[in-house]
Amino acid sequence: MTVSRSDEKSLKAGPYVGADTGAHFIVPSSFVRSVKGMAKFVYALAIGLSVLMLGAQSAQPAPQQAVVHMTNYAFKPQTLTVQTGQTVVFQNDDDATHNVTADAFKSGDIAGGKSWKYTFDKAGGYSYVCTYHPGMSGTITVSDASPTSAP
Ligand SMILES: [Cu+2]
Repeated sequence: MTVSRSDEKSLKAGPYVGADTGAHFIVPSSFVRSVKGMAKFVYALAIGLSVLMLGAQSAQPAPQQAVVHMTNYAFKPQTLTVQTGQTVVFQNDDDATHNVTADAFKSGDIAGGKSWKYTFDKAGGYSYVCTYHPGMSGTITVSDASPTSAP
């Protein structure tokens, strides 16, 4: 019968058709090229973004130096908040010699017109005094600097 023969043909033709479609999937090299091109584009984009992010990081202001003045036998400002890694300059504007003394740091003598600086690496509260002049005291609060790597 013709019907059964055509059935046989279609069964035999099956694998060839499959191979043909398989070949058609492989052939378009333009598609492969476009995928490679896309990969290059994504790569370039990633480099561009990282350069932008580096630029943004370097554009961030460097930790500023805070200044505490010793003026008229007092620390000004008396209370100050800085971030970890920040340096505080203690500037003696008086003629008298002062010092900055805390549990964590000791400046030693700071003659009139001179200054001394200290970098605060640990977060916390720091109460300090001038041991020469009772009542001459101040507090510095050091807060954790926000992580720069996080978005
Ligand atoms: Cu003093």
